[in-house]
Amino acid sequence: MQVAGLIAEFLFKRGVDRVFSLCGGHILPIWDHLRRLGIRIIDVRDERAAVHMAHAHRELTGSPGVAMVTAGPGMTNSLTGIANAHVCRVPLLIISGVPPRPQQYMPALQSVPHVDIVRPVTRYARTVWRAEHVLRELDEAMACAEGHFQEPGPAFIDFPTDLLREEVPEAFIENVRFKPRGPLVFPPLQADVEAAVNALWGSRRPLIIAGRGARGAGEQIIRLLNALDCVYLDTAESRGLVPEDHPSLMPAMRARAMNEADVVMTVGRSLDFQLGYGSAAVFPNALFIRTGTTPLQLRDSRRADIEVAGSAAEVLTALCEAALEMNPATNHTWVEFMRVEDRERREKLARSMSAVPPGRDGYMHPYRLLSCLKENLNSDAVVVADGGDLLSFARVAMSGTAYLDCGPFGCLGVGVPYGIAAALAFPGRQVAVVSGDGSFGFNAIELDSCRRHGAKVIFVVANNSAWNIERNDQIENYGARIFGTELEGCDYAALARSLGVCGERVVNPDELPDAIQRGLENAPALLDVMVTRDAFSPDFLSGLAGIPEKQALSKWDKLESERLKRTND
Ligand SMILES: Cc1ncc(C[n+]2csc(CCOP(=O)(O)OP(=O)(O)O)c2C)c(N)n1
Ligand SMILES: [Mg+2]
Repeated sequence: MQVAGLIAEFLFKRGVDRVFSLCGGHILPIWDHLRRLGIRIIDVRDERAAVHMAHAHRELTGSPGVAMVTAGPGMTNSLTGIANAHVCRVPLLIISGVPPRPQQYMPALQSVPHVDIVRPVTRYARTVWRAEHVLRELDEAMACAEGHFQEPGPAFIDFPTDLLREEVPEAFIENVRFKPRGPLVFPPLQADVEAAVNALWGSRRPLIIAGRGARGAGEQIIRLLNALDCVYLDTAESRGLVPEDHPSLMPAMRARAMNEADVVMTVGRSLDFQLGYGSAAVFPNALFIRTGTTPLQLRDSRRADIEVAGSAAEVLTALCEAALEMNPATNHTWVEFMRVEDRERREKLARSMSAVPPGRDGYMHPYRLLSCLKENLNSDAVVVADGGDLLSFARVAMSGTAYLDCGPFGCLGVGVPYGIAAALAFPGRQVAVVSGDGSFGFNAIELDSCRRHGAKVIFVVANNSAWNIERNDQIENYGARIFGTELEGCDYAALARSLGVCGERVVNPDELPDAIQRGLENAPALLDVMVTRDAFSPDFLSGLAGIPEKQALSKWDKLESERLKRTND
């Protein structure tokens, strides 16, 4: 067997059924063996899109996300996708090729230092130089990507092309490497569990916040929420662990819950900008319990008062078991008040969205578009959102659906590739991509990949002819000096048609429901929907676009600045 064949064999035995890729001489030996084993190649038009697709595939299906990119510019094109998966902590395997060994350190074609370039945004980055190392390195790369003993994330591995063509002696094929090891389980220490139980069951206003590290422990979280009758918040990385209608889930009470909670427990969650870095200005009344398996989940931003190291399911079960005989001190009146207020806010928002008036330019409000789209989708539809203002509107309007978006890397351009991967993963489900016009442009050419691979996606471009969240920033904070933020005169429907995808422009909101139905029936299809620029999104209003000094949102920034001033005085 050749090394290239062994790599394909490894992927096959690890359950990889598709590889997202763009061809190139340095990787064609592997490509050919993938075909031989029946592993599907989803060939795309830019390597960045290949990595985004592998990312969405992994996030939506839980099965391996693998992208393969050629040497040099193929690898550098993939860098944004790799960095995005690094920030989102998504396990991916990125395979590449390097010039043949006899040309090492010579000015070879497509030669750049891959491993040096990707090292800071990967969990593993190595070149394999010898046939006897191939399986061992692939095994280690996968373990690093999956986050065994560290955060999950992308692993990057590359091979000199001459090595790919080399025969592997039988003795080098260590069969045990084909088998994955199961996820690691860390039972917590009893003393830590007792300390956490005493704090949680003694709390009047308990708040639980879950993150990526809590995935797979939905049942155990729900058991804890029911036992405590507390408030629960999630963010995109843990969405869906607790169902929308669970009495503890109160997304509309986020800021208030953070402000009033007296005990906060994070489960597998980094205290990132979305949680005000856990600052005492944002959580002024809280004792902090942090649980998780990595330094990021246990130690970043704010030191916990009580730390319970362990995997989510084990920790949560241990907490509930230890508290079996205890009654929580929860102030049920507070929780009930929060619950009622949350439901009222959410219902009011849902009612108001479909009736928001058009802007001064006469075009519909993005909420009008999004609420109409939501009404026309099945409950199991996958929704992908991409954009500036549009992303912020979508996060609010599209709650309750299987959902992916630009995430904490703020990575514009993910919408088209994420949507294609979703539709290829779930051919029986509706997949809708809602994108700002600016964001759509990055990977618009992938409409070609979409059609070639028969991915049934409806792309909805919210066209305000601008990078509008930035344009709004210029209006508010830069004396209305608008320049370099407008995108006039693009016909995205015509662009879609030129690539063999149905495309139509919608201006009148009354025509939207029929256009959406047509788009769903004829998918892949694109609707170029004119929306008003005259709309400020929640993210814009909360100051996210303005990039405050210390905290991500201007309200939190002000609180943090005041707190630091008091501390210094
Ligand atoms: C790759 C990348 N480039 C630039 C930015 C900065 N940025 C954030 S939002 C935004 C505007 C997005 O415009 P559009 O997709 O049309 O959405 P709109 O705000 O108009 O709804 C820009 C340029 C970014 N986050 N990512
Ligand atoms: Mg726009």
